[in-house]
Amino acid sequence: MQQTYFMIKPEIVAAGDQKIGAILAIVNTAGFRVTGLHMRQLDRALVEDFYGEHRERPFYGDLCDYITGGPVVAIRLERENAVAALRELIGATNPSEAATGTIRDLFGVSLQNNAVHASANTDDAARELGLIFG
Ligand code: FUP
Repeated sequence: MQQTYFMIKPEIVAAGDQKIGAILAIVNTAGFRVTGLHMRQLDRALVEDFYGEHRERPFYGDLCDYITGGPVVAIRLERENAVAALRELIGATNPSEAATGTIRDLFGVSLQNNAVHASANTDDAARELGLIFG
């Protein structure tokens, strides 16, 4: 069994409709078990650390503004091969390039507002779960 970090981003939470439930149903159907979940607004320092690999990129400031702009749903997921399987389920970073039926294809609206985050590799999963779940 492997653990990974999954996050439903602010624009989905702010929509206040059935999208959170629909996204959780997709991950449950794909065999993931939720082992931790909470909704909270992340503080700036935490998000700057979380996305620290992008610190020098031009979109970094906007990305941190966006992620801290409202509550997210932070989720710890468990499954065999969880990290790679979840990346496949969410699709490419840019929703316009995400495979049909992936979460970012179904719920993403732009490169920045791409609905969800999933850890890119097992090192990131351990780091991100540590940051968010302690
Ligand atoms: P991903 O691992 O798929 O979430 O993608 P990255 O780590 O490359 O990027 C992290 C987040 O930065 C993406 F979810 C969206 C945002 N981003 C931009 O806003 N502009 C870009 O040019 C690239 C990424």
